[in-house]
Amino acid sequence: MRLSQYFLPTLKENPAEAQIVSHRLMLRAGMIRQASAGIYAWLPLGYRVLKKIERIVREEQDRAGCQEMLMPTVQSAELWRESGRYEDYGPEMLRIRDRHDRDMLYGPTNEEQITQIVRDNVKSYKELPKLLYHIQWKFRDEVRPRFGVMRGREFLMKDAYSFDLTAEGARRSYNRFFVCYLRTFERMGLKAVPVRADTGPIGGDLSHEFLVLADTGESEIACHADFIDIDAHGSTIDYDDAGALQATFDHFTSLYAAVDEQRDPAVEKALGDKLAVRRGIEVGHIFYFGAKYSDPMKALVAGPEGESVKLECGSYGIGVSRLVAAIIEASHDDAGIIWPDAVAPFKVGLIDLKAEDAECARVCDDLYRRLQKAGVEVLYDDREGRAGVKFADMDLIGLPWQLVVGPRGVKSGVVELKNRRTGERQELAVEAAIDRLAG
Ligand code: P5A
Repeated sequence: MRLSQYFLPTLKENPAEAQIVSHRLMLRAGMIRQASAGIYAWLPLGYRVLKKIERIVREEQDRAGCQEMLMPTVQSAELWRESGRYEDYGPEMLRIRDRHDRDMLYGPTNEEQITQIVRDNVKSYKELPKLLYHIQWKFRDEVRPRFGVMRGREFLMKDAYSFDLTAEGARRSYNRFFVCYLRTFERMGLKAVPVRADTGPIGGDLSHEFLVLADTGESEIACHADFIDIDAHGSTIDYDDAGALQATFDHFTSLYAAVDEQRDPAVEKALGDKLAVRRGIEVGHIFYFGAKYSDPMKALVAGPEGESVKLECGSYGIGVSRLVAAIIEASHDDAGIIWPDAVAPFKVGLIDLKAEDAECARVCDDLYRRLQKAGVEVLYDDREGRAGVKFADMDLIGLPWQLVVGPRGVKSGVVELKNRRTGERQELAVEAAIDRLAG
């Protein structure tokens, strides 16, 4: 993509309304614009990151044996009256009336809707388990939407739902998602710590939230230092091996991790220098709630003896749009964002230091073409203008690599490759630079 043609409205100044670094940087880097309180438009650069995150989430859900589908954003109030949550959910639910005076709502979550679909279409225990997910916009009329997409009113969630015949089967499904989440967040370059959690309006009696560690996180978390060092969470896990899933779950939940009133001074004292106190951002939340919805909604299947059995269920959420902000909170410096490779909107920013110089432009055009041919995602700053502005913009938007081409280097056939994270710079021949980036 040529920057001269790209829609990338960067801002030099910090917008006054942004209180946290990710919100500031997302506005400054031209990733989002507010449409109304807690509701955002995603501009091209932000949308690319959102899509990359979505893709990782999707690949890991698929790998774990979960099937993608798509449910609507607008739901009928009738469904929620069946489960009893229509009244319980309170003012966070955006209630709508259609032209026939029917009560509708903009979905804050989809337990009712998926339970109805499964109830109407799955009749026998032989069809179980069923693991289903979608990636869809949600609306929650938060009292205080703030921090940009971190706590929006409209936000993108991956929500998965599991349906099993027995409580034991449901626990296996829960473990499956637990392990899948460890992998998912790790692929995004994040440290995510699972912590026992309250079930709130979703309900049930077993729940974990996944907190990404970032200095600017909303809540304080105390955890075993091993969480900070662990790598490759279950990267070779076999999702059909129930024992292995349970062992991974047991291992991660045996390590101390606590927020708020869960914190135990005696345990923390005993941990000594193995205690890490950090801040965290909730990016995922999983729930096991048995028959909470299947019971009132009469989601039954025929069991092995022909008897009627209530489905055993759980739900599993990831805040896809929140993750964009969480990653920035965990990975930035004074100059701007530092994208982990896996979610970077482009891999490399190609900077033409002197676009008005025909020779510089020729070398850059050639590099641009060849990098694209090699499958490298390039954002090419072909604008005329001051070098300082170009460097500042490139640092701000945080692509992992910068390839700098200036008149001096062009004469001697070299370009400069800068690593955004380490700041390391290296002069390379054009060919070598292409090889390095394409590798
Ligand atoms: C689980 C899937 C649920 O809604 N039902 C379906 C369950 N869980 S949850 O914890 O309430 O939400 C799941 C994740 O969504 C993100 N999230 C938000 N992101 C941005 N703005 C918000 N206002 C917001 N509310 C929730 C979080 O990452 C949460 O873990």
